[in-house]
Amino acid sequence: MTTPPLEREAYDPHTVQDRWLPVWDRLDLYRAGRAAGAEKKYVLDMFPYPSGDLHMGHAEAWAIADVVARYWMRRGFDVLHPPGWDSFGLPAENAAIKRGEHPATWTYANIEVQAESFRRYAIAFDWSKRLHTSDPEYYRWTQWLFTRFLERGLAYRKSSAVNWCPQDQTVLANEQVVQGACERCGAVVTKRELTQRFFKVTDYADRLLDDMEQLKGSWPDRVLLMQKNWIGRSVGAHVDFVVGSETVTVFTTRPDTLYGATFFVVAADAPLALSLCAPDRLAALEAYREQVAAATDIERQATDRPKTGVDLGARALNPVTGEQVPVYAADYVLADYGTGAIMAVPAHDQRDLDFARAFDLPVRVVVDTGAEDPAVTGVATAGDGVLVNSGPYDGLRKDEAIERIVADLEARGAGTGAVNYRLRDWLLSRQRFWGTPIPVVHCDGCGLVPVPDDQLPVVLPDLRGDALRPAGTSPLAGATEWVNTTCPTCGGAATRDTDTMDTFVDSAWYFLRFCNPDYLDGPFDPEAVRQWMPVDQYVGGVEHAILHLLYARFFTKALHDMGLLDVTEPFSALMNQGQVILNGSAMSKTTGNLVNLGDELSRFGVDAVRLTMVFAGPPEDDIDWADVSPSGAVKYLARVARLGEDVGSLPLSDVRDVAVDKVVAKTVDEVTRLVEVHRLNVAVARFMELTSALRKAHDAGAVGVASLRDGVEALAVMLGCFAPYTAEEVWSRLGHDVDGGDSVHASTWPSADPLLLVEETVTCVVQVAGKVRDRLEVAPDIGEDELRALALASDGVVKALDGRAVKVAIVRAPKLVNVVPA
Ligand code: ANZ
Ligand code: ZN
Repeated sequence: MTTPPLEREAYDPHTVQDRWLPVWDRLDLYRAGRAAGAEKKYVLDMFPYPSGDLHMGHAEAWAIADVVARYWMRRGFDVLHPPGWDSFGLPAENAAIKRGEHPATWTYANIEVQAESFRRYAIAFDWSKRLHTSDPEYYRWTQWLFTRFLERGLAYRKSSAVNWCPQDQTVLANEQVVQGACERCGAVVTKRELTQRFFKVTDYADRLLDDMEQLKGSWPDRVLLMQKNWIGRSVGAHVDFVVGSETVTVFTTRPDTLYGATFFVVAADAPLALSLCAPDRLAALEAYREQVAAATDIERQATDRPKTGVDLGARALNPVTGEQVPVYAADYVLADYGTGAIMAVPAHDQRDLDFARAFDLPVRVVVDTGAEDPAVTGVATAGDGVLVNSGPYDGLRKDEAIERIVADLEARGAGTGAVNYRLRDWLLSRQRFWGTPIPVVHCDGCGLVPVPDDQLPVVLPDLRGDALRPAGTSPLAGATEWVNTTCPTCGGAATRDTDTMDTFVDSAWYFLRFCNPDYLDGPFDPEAVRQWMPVDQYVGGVEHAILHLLYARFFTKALHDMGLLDVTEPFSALMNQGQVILNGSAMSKTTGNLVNLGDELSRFGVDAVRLTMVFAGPPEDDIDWADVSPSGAVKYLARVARLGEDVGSLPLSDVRDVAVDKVVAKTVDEVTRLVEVHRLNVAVARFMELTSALRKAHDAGAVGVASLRDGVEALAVMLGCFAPYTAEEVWSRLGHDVDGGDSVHASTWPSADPLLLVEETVTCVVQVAGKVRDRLEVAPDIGEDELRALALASDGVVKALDGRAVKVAIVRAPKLVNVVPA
């Protein structure tokens, strides 16, 4: 796509950028601790993966977070806003295989490119806090943390059927499987039985759920809902059925429907199906299991799929009714949820009803909801109602019935109240190279030995090119010299674990390291963490609503329990920015539907792109780059620069213009409130209005020069959070010595004089000993105390008193104050 060069105005964004960037570098403006002693604010964007140069999505996310960070700096807070990279991961490895290099080469080259882009994009980073998760100085501590989790049983090994991506040749976490396909490459995911490592996230299910209360209102509702659904707490009961000689427990959320259980189903792919099966049904079951195994998860999860299954020729004894019901194996019951077996209540569960109709099984209503008979309508009734056909429980309401039946089951030892979670433990091991090596040694004599702290980090060996090609085992297994080691315990021959960690482990704690990334005595500096945590504003895409945020919350809680952290939640507030799209659809290299950030920056300049990003709409909304006007932003910024030039060259004077003062105060007041609630697009609209008002006042003859200067100055400070280069230009045109350190980015956010915000004012006469000494413009509803204070501080009163004490000040708000000297 070729675009005509932009017509250069007297204001050239590139000249302005080149002028100020080196000055800022020298002034080192954004170091955390600059406002030591002031209240702290920690602003964080979800750190980037170094996949190439920054793209439009980055430009949006960082434009937003940077407004927040700079705003807090201007408000006098001590702000931590650190840069870093999530620099382990598959793309580096794939690139390395293609180019015959080490993954570090590609990774660190990209990091340098992105770092330089961030610098030019004028993100107010404290560069002294920079970190990369693939540095041995960082992953040393990821390994250290892993061994702490091991010690506490929060990391463990088990053999399990895991999601396997045949394309990437690696295991995937449940979270990385999207509708049966690999989240990364889209290949259909298969299952494999492998010994893998897990973090025991499930131990924290309740707290992860309950603590979301604290986040309500400051995290997006939909993120909280997604986390809640992902954790998926279901309250119900375990009920024991007897099948032949075996007791088979089911999980149900509806123990009140026990009298309506007309059949029993086990997951076809669970071992239980085989053990319950009558000998003469085995052949049929085997055939069915093959059919199930061949189906993809996508097919199995489709709800409109006809129900299939096999009668196992067995009977299950209902512990409450004493009834014997037929047992089926079917694929709509999942092997890894609950107990992998259910009591089927077709009248009140749609899946069971579909199955009952396919297999001609009885449908018995046991909760009268007032709806029509499910056997006739084909629609199960799930609602509240009164129990029927339920023996001694008839007439009870659903909730009472659940309570009574669970109590009776417990009394008879046939069941208990139970809570079930959808959440699974976090599978953290990966059979890939470019990740944090798992710091464990396998010794024939001693078993699995964690690498002691003083032998960390276990540094990755130097493998490159074809040696990294995946072959079902980790490429690390091929590094014989690296693999063969000595046992830290007995000193005998031993081998290293060849798996690496999921990169989500690296990002589950990076916000802690940022507080002092140079710390040598632990993963994070306890004092620095006490000072900066929790993150006050986290900004990132909604694609991380579940995984990363859940893992970071889990790590925070686990580290809290180890006594290493005070906080229990890492991120006090979260904002999900929208996406930058083009002509209604997502940008993608493959379809060519792409806007290149570098091109936009060369054409329009940094400030115009930043301003466009926040002016396009509320931060949460998607931005269609086809609908916005960066050239409009350039024009606006040129207007601001010209205003700065014109007002800056007026002769200095004290003359004020109340009308101008009022417009400025009103804008300051509104913008302050708008930025606080992240309505950044509306704030920009206010800047534009203010700019026009100041221009008009200037062109009308510039009476109140002092007011005009103050107005342009206030505009520069506020706009500086959005368009840092132009604001600095204006600031310097007003006479500030930026080179000498008087940068707009070291200035203070303007405050709005409340008196100027009042639409109508009343003149208050101030007397001293009965003589008029001053007149004040005050709000008609001003309070007595406030008016007294104003009067006593007024120039006329101070002069008249001439040091004498005040006996009494008689206040008749809002029109009169009479000060009586002692
Ligand atoms: C009897 C019943 C009657 C049920 C009724 C529901 C309604 P949630 O809320 O998702 O936890 N179930 C249990 N384990 C299952 C598995 N492994 N695969 C498929 N379904 C399973 O769902 C719990 C309900 O889902 C359980 O309660 C069980 O069906 C079914 F009127 O038991 B219910
Ligand atoms: Zn040993």
